[in-house]
Amino acid sequence: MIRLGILILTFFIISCGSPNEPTKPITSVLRGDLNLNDYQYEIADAVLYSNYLVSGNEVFTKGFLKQYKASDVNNDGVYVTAEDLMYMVKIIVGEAEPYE
Ligand SMILES: [Ca+2]
Ligand SMILES: [Ca+2]
Repeated sequence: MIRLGILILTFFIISCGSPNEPTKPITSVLRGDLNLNDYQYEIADAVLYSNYLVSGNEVFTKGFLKQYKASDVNNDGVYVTAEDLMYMVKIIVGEAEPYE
C-alpha cells in the first residue's frame, strides 16, 4: 500500500510539473495534522490516519501532498506507516513527545 502511495505521489508530481513553470513548493504543514485543521495530534487525525492505512489515498481529500507530508509523525522520513500512527496514538495519550 505504501508503494502504491509513493507511485501515485510520484505520478502526481510529474503530471503537475511543467518545464516552463517553477515548481510551487508545498507550504509548511504541521506534523500530525492529517486533516489540515491546524490542530496537531487530535483523535480525528488518528482516525483519518487509520482510514488511510485501510482505504488508501482516497481518504486524503483536503490536499493530498500536505496530508501526506503531515503523516511522518515519528520523524523518520518515511510517510504514512503504521509506526507513524502508533506514535501518534502515544502522543495523544501522553506516552510520547511530538517532534517539531
Ligand atoms: Ca488536525
Ligand atoms: Ca514516519
